[in-house]
Amino acid sequence: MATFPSGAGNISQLNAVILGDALASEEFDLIFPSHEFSSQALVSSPQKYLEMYKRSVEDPAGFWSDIACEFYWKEKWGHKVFDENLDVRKGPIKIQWFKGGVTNICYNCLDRNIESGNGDKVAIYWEGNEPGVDGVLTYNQLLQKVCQLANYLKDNGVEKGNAVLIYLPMLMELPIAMLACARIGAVHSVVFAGFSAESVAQRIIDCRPKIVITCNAVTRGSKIINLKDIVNAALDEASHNGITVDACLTFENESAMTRKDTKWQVGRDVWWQDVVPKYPQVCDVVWVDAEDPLFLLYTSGSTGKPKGVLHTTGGYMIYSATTFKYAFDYKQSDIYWCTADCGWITGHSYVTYGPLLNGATVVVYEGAPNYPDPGRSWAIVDKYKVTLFYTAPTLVRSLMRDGDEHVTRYSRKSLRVLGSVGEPINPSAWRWYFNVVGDSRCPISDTWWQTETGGFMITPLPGAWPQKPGSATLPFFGVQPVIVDEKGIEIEGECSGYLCIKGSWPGAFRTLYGDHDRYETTYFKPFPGYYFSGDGCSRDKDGYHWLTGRVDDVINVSGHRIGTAEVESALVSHPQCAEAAVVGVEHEVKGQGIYAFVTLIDGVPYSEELRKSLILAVRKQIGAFAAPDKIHWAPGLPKTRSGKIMRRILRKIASKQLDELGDTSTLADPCVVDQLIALADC
Ligand code: 6R9
Repeated sequence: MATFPSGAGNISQLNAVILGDALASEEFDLIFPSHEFSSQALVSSPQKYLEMYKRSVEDPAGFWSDIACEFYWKEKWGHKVFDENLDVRKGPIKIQWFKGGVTNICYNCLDRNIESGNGDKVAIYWEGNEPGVDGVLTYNQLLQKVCQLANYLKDNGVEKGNAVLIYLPMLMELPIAMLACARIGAVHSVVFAGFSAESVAQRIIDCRPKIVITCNAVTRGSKIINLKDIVNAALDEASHNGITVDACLTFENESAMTRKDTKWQVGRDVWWQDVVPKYPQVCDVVWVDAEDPLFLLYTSGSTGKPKGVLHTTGGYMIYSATTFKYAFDYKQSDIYWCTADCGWITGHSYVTYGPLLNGATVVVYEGAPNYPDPGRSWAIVDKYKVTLFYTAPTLVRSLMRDGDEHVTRYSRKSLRVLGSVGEPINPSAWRWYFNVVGDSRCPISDTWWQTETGGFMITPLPGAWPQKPGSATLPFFGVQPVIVDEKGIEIEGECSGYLCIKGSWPGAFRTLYGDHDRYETTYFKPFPGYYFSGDGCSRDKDGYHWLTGRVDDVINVSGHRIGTAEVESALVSHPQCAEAAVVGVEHEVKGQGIYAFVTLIDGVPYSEELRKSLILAVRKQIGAFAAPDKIHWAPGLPKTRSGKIMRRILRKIASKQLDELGDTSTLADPCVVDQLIALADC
């Protein structure tokens, strides 16, 4: 007999559902972990989870400080483990964990693991884009490389609190650069190396880094991408706005491009290989307060300007480490591979920090998971004997389309736990992942979380309870999810609504860089008293959570968050575009596709060329991953009399649900709807 939390976080409901009397919802398949898996799992039963969960929400200070004591603190935190105000009605929003504690996350990732005897353990297996090109670093070697770079940064004037912008592909140098910044208390801001020059410039202007770290080029699949040209253009743009950097440290990625082909600005640009290896392989740690900033990561919101999500050191350290350990049921012998890029939060928490804090061996892969063929992921799994594999539903769906034979010709016997992140995983993709990739043997951790949350919030603990394909299941320790209605009233039991979180957790972001007002307005004002996630969610009779996607103007394309406003502003920057409205539309592989309605300036005819140049404008301003899938010519947009675009109608037109257009009588000009329908296939 075991009990499940049905109103998660609501202790009074914890005993509501009794397992053994069977989980209430028979309409879903229940997938139980095998006895062999559960018996060796860190959390081996619902009872054990419940016990830990209860303590985590009833005594968060005790629960998290016990865990924090397993890490190295130069000085222990003050008398309060945490201090929070999540209610705008009571004053400014404030979240602090372990304030007064002095530590360093790089020290905890590397030195601490080395001191406990793991210096010769492999920290990173690096696999290049081309099969056969690879590299390896032990914990000792990784520390040496991190120290050399940290010394270079220090020597070039980077001090505690300064920002360093990193624009690198998945080379080993990317986690090295993150750790080097952390070692000296510098604040890294990694920008995904698929963003355009204009996006990089925008971020440089916002966070004013002292140094930019990049490389000359990268090979992605069979294409070479000149990253240095992008950075050069971004630095030019930033300097027109009065922001200059002291140096642009450039790693020479010889396999992609030679030095002589790289455009260079003497005085500003420096080759990594020329300077970094000359520095000593030891570097003193700069000790920081738990609440000192660790990194900034820009993410999309409802307006055009990306938000600089700020995470601090101590709470994030404890949270990324603990979530990694439990959601993947981590064992010291595991080999872990997360396919995410460090340019996104998943790469921060679950390529670099979470795994290394646990002393894990991590596979870092430079290339595309289906290059040179759709079997590449499983070739890598077999090559490194990967036990924990973490990816996004979009990859699962695309590999599923390519056919089982690309999977089954590889052994995959090493696999133990599979993970999913970035968007809801549809039950059919879940089943394929479970049955074909995992041979019906490996539990799936479908982890729901966000850039803002720092780590997993709702996730299976793979040995503890049965899974339901498509559900992220139950809250992680210390997380109190609540579902509220439009008025912000908490709904109990089985329900659907807006997903909010009650109370803080150590990994929560502390502010939006330079804009605490926007932080409060976006996340804490919509439903006072709670953190609002921006996601819709339903909860079933068993207390399992089913995420239903964003309820704001954010689209999720292949697990990448893209603001509709950002795409619109890129489109209207095109000289022939008068107005644009962007909506998300269901996409078989990408989850959501980008669908753009475009009104041209008077007299400009529609043409294929113009369509292409509009798409190019988005690629240029944001990056290729944000390119619209469809441009729908729009003589006019459906607007209310007060001029507000009715996106609800546009969404229906985009998804061809024409019988569900609803009331169009409030439109200023109802005729535009017919015009749009007539132009749907043009
Ligand atoms: C980690 C990450 C966050 C948004 C989030 C939600 C969606 C992420 C999900 C999921 C359903 C999951 N999302 N994981 N939806 N099930 N397991 O992706 O961060 O880039 O900030 O995106 O992604 O909509 O609000 P981020």
